[in-house]
Amino acid sequence: MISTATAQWQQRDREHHLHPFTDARALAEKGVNVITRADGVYLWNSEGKRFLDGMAGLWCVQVGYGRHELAAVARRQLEELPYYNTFFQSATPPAIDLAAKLGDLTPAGLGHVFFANSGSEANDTAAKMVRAYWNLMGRPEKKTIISRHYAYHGVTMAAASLSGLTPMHTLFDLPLPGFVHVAAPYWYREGGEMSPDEFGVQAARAVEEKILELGPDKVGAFIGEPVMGAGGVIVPPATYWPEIQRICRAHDVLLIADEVICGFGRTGPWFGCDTYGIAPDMMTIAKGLSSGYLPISGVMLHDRVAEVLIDKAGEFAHGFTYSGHLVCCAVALENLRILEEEGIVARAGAETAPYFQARLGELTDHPLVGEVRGVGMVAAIELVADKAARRPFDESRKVGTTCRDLCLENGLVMRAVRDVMVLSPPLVISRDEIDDLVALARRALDATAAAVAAG
Ligand code: PXG
Repeated sequence: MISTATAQWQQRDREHHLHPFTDARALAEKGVNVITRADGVYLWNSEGKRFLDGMAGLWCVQVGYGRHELAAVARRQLEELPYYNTFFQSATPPAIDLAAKLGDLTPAGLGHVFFANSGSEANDTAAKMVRAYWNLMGRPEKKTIISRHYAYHGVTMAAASLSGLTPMHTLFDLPLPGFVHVAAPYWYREGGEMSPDEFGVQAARAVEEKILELGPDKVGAFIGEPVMGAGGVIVPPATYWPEIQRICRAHDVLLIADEVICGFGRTGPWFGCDTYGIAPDMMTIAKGLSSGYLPISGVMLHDRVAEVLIDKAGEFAHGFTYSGHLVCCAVALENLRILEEEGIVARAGAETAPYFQARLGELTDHPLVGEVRGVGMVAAIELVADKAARRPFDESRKVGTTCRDLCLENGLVMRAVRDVMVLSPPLVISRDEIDDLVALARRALDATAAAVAAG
């Protein structure tokens, strides 16, 4: 029996609340899971049940829950000056300080930032900047943006067009013209008999083939997540990004790194670009920038791109009421201070993430597990019907969803993308908590295997 409070919340939610990426009918039948508090890597729901949050919210709570410093900074800022904008030749100290801090923290050359509120808005802004840049360069034909299947870049009209997941397109008549997709570097599913390194080069060449097919004078940019997240944690072979970099340079195509998930220590170093040696022209950031405590995102621009916009655009007619919202900027600055001064990114990268990957790797022996892959503090466990043949389950069996539900029952939040179980815990997760996570995951995998066997 659930409490009256929970029952009432579930009823009101059913009657009034439309959820993102949710089958409303299925949710109405089941009743929503009402999360009421959190601390460290743990969440509690309205029934007092505890969950280890293997997803850091939605890949974002790098510092873990319950950091009072972040609340204190937000309160102080709200009391001093709750709002002022960055339009019309104004700014506020937190927005200025965060812009400067990001100029220092991000890879060399990315000296300017344009603020927005979500990853989608950042990518939408980047797509518009590509158009603006090539217009200002006198090459108005050079506008098509190449993205990849399995990509997740957000949900606005442009960001969803950049995304490469079919369900995000069909209902909405997307992608818009000017957005095309090529194969992802998904070695486990698409690499066949090739070695990962051979396949990495081949997957990158798909971008070059598309550029040559469309004509280099028609292609303005390529966008990619250094490690693809919501598409199923697709970790590129080591040969992939160097080849992409070469191709973009050779054809004068802007390279956009979507660091919305990878940024701020998720893959070990501060940015996915550091992990893979990528030197992008633009980089989009969100999520871990504020550890999800408040919404904020940005587009980092390489100086050579920024200079064109600064020198040639005149008024840059783009921006959001909350671009550089000072409370969000203040919280982001404090979050970066915590990540840096407490050595959270450094420690996760050097110690806990390798431990996380090693412990998860042990699950490879499980009969349902085809591959465990990951880098830093992000990983995937791909479930298959036949390990030797890498044969997936029939989609209709919804094995991933079964496993996700069994994880929740056991007190672990682990997401399913198709039949790929994905993990992205807070960077502060300890070794003991990793042991807990792996034990809970194995228990859920055993229960999933039993459910599969029972048909
Ligand atoms: N880029 C990447 C790489 C993302 O992962 C976005 C852009 C869009 O960010 P906003 O802030 O507009 O949501 C994302 C977001 C999931 C899930 O279920 C993943 C995201 C968002 C919601 C759910 O894995 N990623």
